[in-house]
Amino acid sequence: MTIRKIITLPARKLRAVSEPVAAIDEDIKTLAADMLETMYAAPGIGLAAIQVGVAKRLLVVDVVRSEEEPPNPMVIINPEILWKSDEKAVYKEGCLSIPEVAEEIERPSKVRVKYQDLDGKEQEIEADGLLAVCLQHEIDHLNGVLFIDYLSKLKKAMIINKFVKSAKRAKREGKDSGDSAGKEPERSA
Ligand code: GNR
Ligand code: NI
Repeated sequence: MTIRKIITLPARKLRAVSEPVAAIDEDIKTLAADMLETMYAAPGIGLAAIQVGVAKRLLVVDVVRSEEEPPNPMVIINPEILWKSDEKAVYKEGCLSIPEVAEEIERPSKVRVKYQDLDGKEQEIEADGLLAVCLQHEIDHLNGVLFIDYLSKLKKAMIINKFVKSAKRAKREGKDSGDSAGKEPERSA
């Protein structure tokens, strides 16, 4: 297994709409294993394939974050939200692709999600609490949506600007700033 590089703002790739996984072959199994290792190493509670640069509808989650409990890695392929509760909940979200930013986001408090597991078997899960937040956050990634999209225009612009500036600074200083180097801010994120 390999820890893969997580891409961060303002990488335009984060806005890609990911393609369905057509067949669960060795490449997909390796990708899933690498994503779990990358997520645990970060550490994070979820990771979408696009965050490691792969535009496929695959994500991993493990919201068990206590030392006492055993890990509960889940690999979720081609997820579809079947139902969202009318009831909403607010959670302070972060994203490994938007480091050092955390903002309160309101979403449906419960969701029902259909997906395929690593054996290609159809599964359904009803989630609440942190798992519901995480699944919605990750499924958004598959559609090129980031949690900052739910903030006010001004707040979102300030966050994007911070990352555009730091990428430009990194470029000036001759550092690797990912696939967004030299791109204009309006074309980023
Ligand atoms: O590790 C993560 N923590 C988190 C906290 C609150 C709401 C969502 C998340 S997901 C995030 C990892 C990530 O960026 N997944 O896409
Ligand atoms: Ni994220």
